[in-house]
Amino acid sequence: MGVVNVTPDSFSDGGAWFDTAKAIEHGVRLAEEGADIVDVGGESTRPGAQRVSREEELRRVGPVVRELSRQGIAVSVDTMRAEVAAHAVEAGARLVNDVSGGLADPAMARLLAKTGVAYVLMHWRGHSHLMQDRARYADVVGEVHDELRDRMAAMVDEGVDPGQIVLDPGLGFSKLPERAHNWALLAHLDRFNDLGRPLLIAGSRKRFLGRLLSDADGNPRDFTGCDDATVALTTLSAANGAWCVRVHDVRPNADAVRVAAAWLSGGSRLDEGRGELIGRSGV
Ligand code: PMM
Repeated sequence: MGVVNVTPDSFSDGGAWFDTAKAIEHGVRLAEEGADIVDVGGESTRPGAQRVSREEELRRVGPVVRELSRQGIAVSVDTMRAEVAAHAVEAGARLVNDVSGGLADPAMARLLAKTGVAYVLMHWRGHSHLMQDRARYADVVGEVHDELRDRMAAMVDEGVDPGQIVLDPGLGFSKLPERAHNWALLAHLDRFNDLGRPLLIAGSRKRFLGRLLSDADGNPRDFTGCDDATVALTTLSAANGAWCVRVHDVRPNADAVRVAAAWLSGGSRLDEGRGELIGRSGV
């Protein structure tokens, strides 16, 4: 999954794709570089970010989703708002990527039940300005697991088919780099197997990588210096069963996924890097 942030303030690409034409061009390039899905988002979720209005979010993502879909690219829309998701699905999006796991907008489950669209349900404990204060865990892996299980059950109660759902532990969201929450989750991806759903891992350029790569004075590495570490994370995630990785720099990560698939299959799946189909729209 390649990322197109149609925002002026995303921490990981500094607003480079805020312009509609540039965002479309970038999405096409990511697909050419090997992304199976292009994730289009109009609202920054970096720690401390303020929300944008629904109208502004729609203005940012609508034309990009429509044009990339028209070109036959599988598009996901990165939104917490059911109304934005509905417009995006109408414009051709085949997956809704909701970092709030349905908690930010109670109408999300109804939309998913109605459309059958594939859905990324991420572990979330609150909006950006609150989330790091809520990163308190006795057992981060167990608590993230149980909260994802409960969110999935709540969605299924509202008519969502479990087959639509992809789970995401939400690296960096209410997870503190200084407490190693992210690494604990990555070391125990197998603990999520019993939930019976594919996993999406999105660690690309995140602060816990910058912290790992700190210099001798303890200064974290800037996000632009974290792309090689992201490829390592992708390789290990794919080798440990992730269905999808969400990344900014697609080509080397797509290569890494193919290496992992070839390695795991002992060479019998040399052309594959793809998981099974998800949702009625078939991502
Ligand atoms: N992280 C960001 C945005 N969208 N979606 C999912 N499913 N999982 C994530 O961890 C996630 C996401 C924030 O990162 P960005 O600003 O680099 O896009």
